[in-house]
Amino acid sequence: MKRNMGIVLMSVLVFSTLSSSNGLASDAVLTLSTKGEEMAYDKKILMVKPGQNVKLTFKNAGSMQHNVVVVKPGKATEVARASIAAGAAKDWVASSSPSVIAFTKMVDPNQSVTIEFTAPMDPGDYPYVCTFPGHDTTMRGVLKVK
Ligand code: CU1
Repeated sequence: MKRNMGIVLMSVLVFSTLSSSNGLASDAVLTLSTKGEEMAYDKKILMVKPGQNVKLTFKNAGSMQHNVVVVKPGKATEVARASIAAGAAKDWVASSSPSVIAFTKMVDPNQSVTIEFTAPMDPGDYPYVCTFPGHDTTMRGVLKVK
């Protein structure tokens, strides 16, 4: 397992080097975790460039289910409410909302997931929030596009 991680990391590094030597923007490789058992993320701010390809790995280090939903500026509360309305059958995500930019599935304790998406072209502060019912008030951060 450790050895595979090393190979993956090395591939990412080689790819980044190749990309930048070609003059292409390299991927933003981001990691996010829960703050242990707390209903909070370990990072309040993540940075990407406009239009950058983003690879986000989210690790759930807690004992409840959590997700990461990236939304348009100012839309965290609205999307959290819509996600509760969407219900368990929709994995607690209002995935069809036009305010949702990217989202992970609900991640079980001690599991992790990686998603890939394109950062918005418009610079700004894009909130990320956990939409499991009751978590959105404390489980938030900001993806800064600039
Ligand atoms: Cu959560």
